[in-house]
Order: sequence, then structure tokens, then C-alpha cells
Amino acid sequence: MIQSSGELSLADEQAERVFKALDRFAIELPSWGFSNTGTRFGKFIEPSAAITTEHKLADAAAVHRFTGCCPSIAMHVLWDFPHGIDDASAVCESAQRLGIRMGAINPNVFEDQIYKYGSLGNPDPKVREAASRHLSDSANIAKRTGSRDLSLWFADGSNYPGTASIRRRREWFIEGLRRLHSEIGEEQRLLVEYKPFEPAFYHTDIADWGMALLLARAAGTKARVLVDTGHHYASQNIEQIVAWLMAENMLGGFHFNDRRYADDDLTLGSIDPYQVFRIFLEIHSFEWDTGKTADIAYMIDQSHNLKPKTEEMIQTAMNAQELYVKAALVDQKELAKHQGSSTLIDAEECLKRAFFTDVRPMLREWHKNRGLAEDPLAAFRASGYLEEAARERAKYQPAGGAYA
Ligand code: RM4
Ligand code: MN
Ligand code: MN
Repeated sequence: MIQSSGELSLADEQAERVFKALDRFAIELPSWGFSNTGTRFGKFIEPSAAITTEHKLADAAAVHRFTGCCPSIAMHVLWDFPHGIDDASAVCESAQRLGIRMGAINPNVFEDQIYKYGSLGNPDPKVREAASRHLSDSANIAKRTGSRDLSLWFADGSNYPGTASIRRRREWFIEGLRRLHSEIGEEQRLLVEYKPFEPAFYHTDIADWGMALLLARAAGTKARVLVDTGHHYASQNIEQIVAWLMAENMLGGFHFNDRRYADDDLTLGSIDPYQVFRIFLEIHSFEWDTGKTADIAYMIDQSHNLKPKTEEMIQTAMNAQELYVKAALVDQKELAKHQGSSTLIDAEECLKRAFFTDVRPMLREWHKNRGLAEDPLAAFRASGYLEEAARERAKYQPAGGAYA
């Protein structure tokens, strides 16, 4: 079919928008997404899964090599720096050698036996002190690794009514976060994550974005809220939360994943790609309205207990790129006009037109222009990386195939 010049220029204009969006979009990989994880019912072992920190870095670097959009890796302190700060320089150097950099540092105040009744919210001052010490050690690790963000998630809460003082625990949280805030560097940030339930089932100390926002404000000017897409009740409007947090200059970052029921940690966009699109759309609208670039850390937080981990990460990064650029294709000017005149159907069609645009040919083009394979997943599979990893990692697997 011969296209009219009008159509051609529309295509060119679209391609330019897509390329611009792709040039600035980066999403951070989680180190914990490369190792064998499971559910509380068991864990299925993948022979190529990462076992050491070095493996996780290598896998993350491979994902970045093929996708071109994952230059950094978030680390979990206890799992990746077993000797604390003494491990930091070596881990950093390995990452650099592999072509990636250290991303957010995630302290761990939920696994140790002392945290049975909480960390910063624990009624025992000795436990609160231990948690604070671990948090400040983590802040020092972040300084050493050159990480901007200290990403905080607390399992704190209670299972039965009356067993914990909700108000006192709130105060202890404010105290602990303020103290940590005073210890981080000028360029660093605290990201406060919320979650409605699990592991606590009656009350969670930081249960929603309102609590996270108030705690972040109480902590100090360098604290922001972290939105984990899986940490909401089923029908909650996440993009509205995102819009409000951006308007308040309080959105620090995301933990992206998808879900069907609760904190399922499934592949981003696998269940409801339109929701991810709507979240990105709010961000593009904010940028269009204000002329500012939203300062947001995009991070992945997934648990790949059934799919091959590195492949799922590549799939996730590609989904993220696709949905980010689809949202960038929404004609903001036209949308604003329809919103202003309450022409509902036209406004909605504006979104749908962008959402249903097949951006994959433009993505392939972008990859080609960067000297990357046009199809990252196919190229990764052809590279033999997984087979090699399985061979090389076999010696790290304890007899019987499972590892703790
Ligand atoms: C939580 C939360 C945190 C993650 C832990 C392991 O559900 O999403 O971000 O670090 O799991
Ligand atoms: Mn998370
Ligand atoms: Mn989670």
C-alpha cells in the first residue's frame, strides 16, 4: 500500500518519540531475581540459576548486554554482602568489570531470629538498636558502592488484635528512620516501601502509600516513597497513587512486577499490561505538564520460581520498554483537549490508540541502531549462556540438587 506523505510523517514522528523514550529509559535488575527462589511450599531448582553474588552479577550483565536497558543491579545486603562492608569493594569491582553498576542497596531486617516481633517497630529497644545498626551499616555499604538509594522494606507488623501498640510502633519507626536519614550522604535517598499484608496478617506497620508518605516526610528531605506494584489490594488504582506522589514530589521509585492476587511477583505486564501502561502514562503526563523529568528509580522486584530466571528478566525488560514507549505515544495535547471538554470517548480512544500500536518494529530498530541484536531473547538463547552457566555452576550445587 502506498502511504500518503501525511501518514509517513506521522510514522516518523512516532518513531522519533519512541527512540527518545527508549534512549532515556533504564530499569534496574534485582540480584535476588537470579537465584533459586520458591514459595513456602517448596523450591524448584534450575541448574543455571545464580548461586554466588558473582553469578548474579554475571547474569545481570548478560541481561544488560542483550537488552541495552538494564545498566544497574539492586543488591540485598545479607544475601550479597555476607561480610558486610568488607565485601563492598570487591563486589563493586566485579560489577564494573562486567559492565554494570551497583544500584539500590536493600538492608535486611526481617530474617534474623531477633526480628520475630519486628525490627524498627519492635517493643524491645535492644532489637530496635540492632536494626538501626544494620541500617546504618547498609548506608555505609551504599556509600562505598556509590549507590544513591537505600531501599527499605520492613516485615514489621502483628498477627492478632491487641498484641501490638500501633501508635507506639509508629513512633519507633519515625525515630529509627530519622536516625538513618541523618546518617546517609548528601546525594543519597531513603526509599520507604509499603505493603498491605504478609508476613504480618493483622496489621503491617507501613501498610500503604499514606503511611509511607508520612514516614518519609518525617524522616527528612531525602526520603521518598517506593511503590511496589504487587503491594496493593486487587482493585486499587495504582496510577492514581503514582500521580499523587509525583505531584507531591515524593515518588522515589518502583518495584515492578505483576500479580493476580497479592504479592505474586510475576513478570511485569504478564497479567495486566494495561495497568503498567497507565502507570507510565501518568509519568509521561507529569513530564509533559511540568516540563520536568521525573526523578524515579525504575526497579524490578520479581521472583522467578518457574521460568528460567535470566530469560524472564530479558522478557521483563522488553515488556517494560514496550509499555513505556506505548505510553509515550499518547498524544498529550490531544488528551488534554478531550479532558478539558469532557469528550470522554475521544479521550479514552487516545489511550487505546497508543496502547494498541505495535511498537516492536521500532524496538528492533532501536536495538539495531545500538549495535544490539534485534531480538534480545532469541540472541540470548543462541548465545549458549544458560547451558554454559549450568555446566559451570553444577559444582556449586550441594548434593541432592537443593541449596538453602
Ligand atoms: C518484599 C518486598 C521487598 C523485597 C522483599 C524480599 O515483599 O517486595 O522489596 O525486598 O520482599
Ligand atoms: Mn518490593
Ligand atoms: Mn514484595
